[in-house]
Amino acid sequence: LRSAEELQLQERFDARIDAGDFIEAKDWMPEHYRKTLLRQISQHAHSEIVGMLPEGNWITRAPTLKRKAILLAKVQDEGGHGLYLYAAAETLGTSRDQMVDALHTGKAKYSSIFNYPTLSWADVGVIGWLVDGAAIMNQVPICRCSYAPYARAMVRICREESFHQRQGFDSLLTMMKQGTQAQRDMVQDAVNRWWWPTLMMFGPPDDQSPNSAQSMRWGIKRISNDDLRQKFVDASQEQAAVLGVSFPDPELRWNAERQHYDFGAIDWSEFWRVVGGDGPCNRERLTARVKAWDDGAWVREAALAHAEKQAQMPRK
Ligand code: FAQ
Repeated sequence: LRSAEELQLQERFDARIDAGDFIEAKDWMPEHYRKTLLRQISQHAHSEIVGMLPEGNWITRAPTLKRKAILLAKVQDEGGHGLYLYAAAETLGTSRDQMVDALHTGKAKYSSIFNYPTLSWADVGVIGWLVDGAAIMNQVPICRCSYAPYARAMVRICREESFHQRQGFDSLLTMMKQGTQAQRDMVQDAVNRWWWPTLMMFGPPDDQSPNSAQSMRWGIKRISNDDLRQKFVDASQEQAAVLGVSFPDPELRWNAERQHYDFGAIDWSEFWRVVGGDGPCNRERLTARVKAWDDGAWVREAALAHAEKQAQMPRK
């Protein structure tokens, strides 16, 4: 049984959510709201950090100095996004060490998309165009999330994601319009491999999404998984026409009645397999993160030793 005081706090919280108010870290919140946010924000942070790996694979092999500088900046931005998001999640009372430990021991999820390999340079462009495009579609509504520290972090992240999306599209446009037939084929091959996994990024269909109803009620999610996926398909089809590539879906066509593109069935068994740890690169990604953490142990030790020494110094 809950105390009268707790019920009153709950009522006040619900009224604030209904009025569209933002909740700050110091405000009272129901335990389930705190846990849901912690789950989503930490998964999002892990996605940014693991998401550095597929493209990071191409930094040493970028075709020109300009493309290398752009890619370096993009991958560094992703590291920055992970850090803002861990900081936002820490305001909910869990330490970054605990979150990182959950990632490294395989307990925490991160986006399914980063478990696919980057086989050619065109994959880097396609990740920018489609994966960052999907990320923006999903993340712009989170700038209005009811939890203010998350919403604030998302504003800057979305601005940087727009640059990421543009650089990917620009790189593909160069290959499609000025490249050789082999380069155009490479772009089409990358699009074929990334299209379906990108559609899976938005999460399971609404009627199979256990968290959606409550997250929508709390204003954590503003637009449903399926509605975002549809918006993304509609926007991508027009951009594909500009590039001169096609998507690997014979059922993709304009539906004048719905005023949207229809598209084929998504293989949800593949999605759940990848989320469950058995995608093409899941093991490789986790191994790389754990190795990076272990290799950085000396930096953490040196920083701690330095801090201890500083603390022992007489104050000036
Ligand atoms: N992968 O009930 P729902 C980026 C899980 S963008 C893995 O619908 P929810 C930028 C879900 O966690 C990518 N797992 O869940 C970048 C839940 O499991 P749980 C990151 C997924 O939370 C670009 C279960 O399925 N973006 O990093 C996925 O209401 C390029 C049931 O699902 C974000 O995280 C998936 N795709 O909705 C970086 C955005 N989908 O936790 C580098 C913020 C679902 O109960 C390079 N997150 N699951 O055990 C969100 O908007 C939401 O969390 C959703 C899922 C929409 C992802």
